[in-house]
Order: sequence, then structure tokens, then C-alpha cells
Amino acid sequence: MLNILIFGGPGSGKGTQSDLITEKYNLKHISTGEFLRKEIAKGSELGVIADSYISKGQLVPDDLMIDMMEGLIKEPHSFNGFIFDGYPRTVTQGIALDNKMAKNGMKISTVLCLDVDEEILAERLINRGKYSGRSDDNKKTIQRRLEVYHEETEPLIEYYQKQNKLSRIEGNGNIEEVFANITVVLNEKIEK
Ligand code: B4P
Repeated sequence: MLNILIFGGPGSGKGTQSDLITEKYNLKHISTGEFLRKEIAKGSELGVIADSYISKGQLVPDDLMIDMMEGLIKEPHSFNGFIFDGYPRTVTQGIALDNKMAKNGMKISTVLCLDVDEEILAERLINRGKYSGRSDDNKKTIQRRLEVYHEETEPLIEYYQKQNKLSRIEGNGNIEEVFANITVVLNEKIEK
């Protein structure tokens, strides 16, 4: 099985690259951001709570996210594995994911960290904000999301480095260039 985890700053292209990876490697795509946006659109209890954090550029609390993932991880029959997009976003979530995978006889094969300069991240998100209708794609919230990324998500770099699973991906280029960088890493992983 090929279980991939992809993370990076807000707007680093996690969702964009996950769609391409999912198709090329026949994986089951789990995007927590996408899942939460669907809950917000439905107006569910989880959606209302999630929106109160997302619209301020904050992370949804770990306990809610960990519970949510519990229901999503089941043996992905007919796929080659999972791609986790935007989860984990904290070390607490990372530990919970490792435990959950182990309980199901699975493990994370490789972790992709998209490295993108902050000015480029902000530019992409401001552009997306022109048509996305997302409550978090505005200048003030983007600044907060970047701070939250440094404080809460970046410690995952060390967490996965210690497990020897981390690959840094140059993510400043266009979509095709970044995808080419990713396929080099994944193809090497598959050949091993
Ligand atoms: P996410 O939906 O995961 O989104 P994101 O960080 O905003 O964007 P992503 O990196 O996927 O960028 P995309 O490909 O769309 O999270 C949203 C929010 O949900 C979080 O801030 C948080 O509050 C909450 N949340 C989610 N998961 C959580 C968790 N585990 N715990 C707690 N809270 C959680 O790309 C962005 C834009 O750039 C697009 O318009 C795209 O077209 C463009 N683009 C992408 N790559 C490009 C490239 N190479 N060149 C040019 N443009 C590019």
C-alpha cells in the first residue's frame, strides 16, 4: 500500500497536487478542508463549529478533527492506499493518525512537505479569494493562517524527519512543475 501524507502552508497546493496524485497512483483522497467545507455548506453542527474557527484563520480543535478522522479511515479496498491532504496539522493529530493506522494494520509510507515562499502563498490565496467565496481567503485571515502554520503545523517536519519519512518538495513553480517534483519522489518510493 502507498499511504501518502501531504502538508504545507495555506495555499501551498495540497488540494491541487492531491487531485493529480490521486489520479496517477489510484489512491483514496481524504481532504479534511474539503470535508469541513461540505459540513459548513450543509449547516451541520460540526460545520457551524468549524466555520467559527476557519473564518478566523484558526485550526479546528484537535479532538473534533481526530474524531472526524476515526470514521474516515477504513481499509481502502480497490485503491492502492490513501492520500491525506491537510491532515494532520498538529503533532497531536499526527500521533493519533499513526495510532489509528497501526490499529488497522497500516502505516504512512511517505510524507510530502510542500515548500513555498510566503509571498507566493499570499498571492495564490488572494487570487483564489476573488472567486472561491471562502471565508478564510482574505488578507487578514491569510496572515493568521501563516502564523498558525508556523506555530502548530511546522513541528510536524521534525516529527516525520525522526521517522525518516519526510521529503521536502520545491513548491514555488507552476502546477505541472511541482507535480513533476512529487512524482520523482513517489516513483522512487514505489521502486524501492
Ligand atoms: P485546506 O482546505 O486544507 O486548505 P488550504 O491550506 O487553504 O489550501 P491548499 O494547500 O489545499 O491549497 P490549494 O491546492 O487549494 O484547509 C482550510 C482550513 O480548514 C484550514 O485553514 C483549517 O482552518 C481547517 N482545517 C483543515 N484541516 C484541518 C485539520 N486537520 N485540523 C484543523 N483544522 C483543519 O491551492 C490554493 C490556490 O493556489 C488555488 O487557487 C490553486 O489553484 C492555486 N495553486 C496551487 N498550486 C499552484 C501552483 N503551483 N502555481 C500557481 N497556483 C497554484
